[in-house]
Amino acid sequence: MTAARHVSLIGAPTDVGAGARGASMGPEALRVAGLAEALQAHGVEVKDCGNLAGPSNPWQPPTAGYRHLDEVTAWNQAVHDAVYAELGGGRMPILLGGDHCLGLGSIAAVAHHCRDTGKKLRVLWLDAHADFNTSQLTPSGNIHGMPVACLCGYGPQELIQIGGKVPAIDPKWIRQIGIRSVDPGEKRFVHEVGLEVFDMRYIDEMGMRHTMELALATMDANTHLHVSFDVDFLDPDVAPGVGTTIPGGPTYREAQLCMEMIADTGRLASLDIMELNPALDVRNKTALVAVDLVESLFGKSTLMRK
Ligand code: 6HN
Ligand code: MN
Ligand code: MN
Ligand code: MN
Repeated sequence: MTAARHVSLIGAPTDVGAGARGASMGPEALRVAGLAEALQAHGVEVKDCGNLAGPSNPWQPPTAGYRHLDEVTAWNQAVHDAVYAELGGGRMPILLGGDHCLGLGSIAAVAHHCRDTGKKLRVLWLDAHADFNTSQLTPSGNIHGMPVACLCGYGPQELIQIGGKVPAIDPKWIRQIGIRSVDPGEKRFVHEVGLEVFDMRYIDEMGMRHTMELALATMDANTHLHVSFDVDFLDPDVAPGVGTTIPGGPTYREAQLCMEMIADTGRLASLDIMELNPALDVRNKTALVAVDLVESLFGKSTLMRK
């Protein structure tokens, strides 16, 4: 169903942006869970580009509101360059995180590619968190809480300029889904900028189907759809292997429906799978769930459809 049948897996084994160690093992856990094989079973040609390299995690406290800004910048530049190159080669990049600070480099590259090719961009941010903090607002200094703000131009110069244009994207292109943990200052800023957020209250009241109909509305044949999937989007019962579990997330079936409806659009053109933390997982269960959901994103569905 989806157009992109040539996928490039890009591993980014780092946790420099996170508050817990272990997301650096995410790419390997996804490979062990059979990501490439699952995609191949759906007729997708898969190239595994291996893992990017970057600085190790110095595990320092924040300076001026940021933890590890230099290391986060280096990793995001590497991610930008790799994702941009694969898109330029006509392939669909799947970024294997790694913590979610890398969503910045990935989406900056996608936006860069869309400028090159005259495409419109829609970003679905599937997450328990809004990731819209700044150095002034952050309670932690962890940059995985800041990538959406950086993409919209609010952040340190070295990060916001990574894709070559500031801001990299317009907040109007983003739809956030599954949100249920937002810091107080961050919440005010999300409202100020006017981000379109479908939080868990909305999903509870209106259902995942209606939520996704709205989140996917007004795309056309010229729209590049990017999905940034933070695994902590899922309820911790389904996905315990993440550093920042927040109760009350989508169930297994709600998450599957979300992915199936994305697949039905046929517009998925790039994907991040982020924040998987094998050190906190149970027998690689969370990685297996992530692979299952990615299969749905690539058109696995129930018997009712083909
Ligand atoms: N994530 N809002 C918290 C902070 O420290 O800024 C948590 C961020 C979690 C980040 O979803 O990848
Ligand atoms: Mn996130
Ligand atoms: Mn350029
Ligand atoms: Mn999150």
